[in-house]
Amino acid sequence: MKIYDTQTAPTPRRVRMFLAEKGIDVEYVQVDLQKGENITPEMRAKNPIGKIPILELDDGTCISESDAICLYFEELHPEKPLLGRNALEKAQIAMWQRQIEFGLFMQIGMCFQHSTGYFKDRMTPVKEFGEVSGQNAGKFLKLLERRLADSRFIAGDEFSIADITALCSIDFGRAVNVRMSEDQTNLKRWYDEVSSRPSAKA
Ligand SMILES: N[C@@H](CCC(=O)N[C@@H](CS)C(=O)NCC(=O)O)C(=O)O
Repeated sequence: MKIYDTQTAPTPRRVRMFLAEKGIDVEYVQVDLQKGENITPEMRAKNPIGKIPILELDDGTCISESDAICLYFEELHPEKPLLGRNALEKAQIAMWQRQIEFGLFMQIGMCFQHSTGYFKDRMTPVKEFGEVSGQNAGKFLKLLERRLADSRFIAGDEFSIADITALCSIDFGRAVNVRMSEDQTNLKRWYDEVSSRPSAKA
């Protein structure tokens, strides 16, 4: 089993962090996104949309989408749960995970792609869209600041995949100057706690 990974990219970090939390060791194969190693015919055979990460099982079966990869490992290694223990926890974590993915992670990703032109060999950057996406990410941080006034972790009392997605978003946000502000003390308290977990180094 191996995972096609890019050490510097935020989405594969989500999977690395998830696996580090569970203490699961997997072989990682580095893919250079800027050189387009992810969009070769060979890699598109593994994931038609040409994105990383991809989990390749020993029989050649490939699973892409970070959430799907995490779900696969959660099913095989339920302890400790990062997707919730019961119906309510699972629904609340899925809710936050999805909102963070759309409201923060994607916005920062779009800001990066459209304002830096990093992938201009394969997409058309639209500068204004990049700017608006960055502003949207900033608005979402305000929402998280309010949420974290009432909750230790994003989805509740337990650390979950939603915290991983938010942390990877915020860390990557530095690349496009999307940052927590000094007065976001709840967010800062949460960030310090989550980023001091050993898995955050993954
Ligand atoms: N929804 C996908 C997103 C995957 C994704 O966008 N990966 C980026 C790296 S963070 C990528 O491979 N980009 C390469 C490209 O767009 O050519 C997931 O969660 O796995």
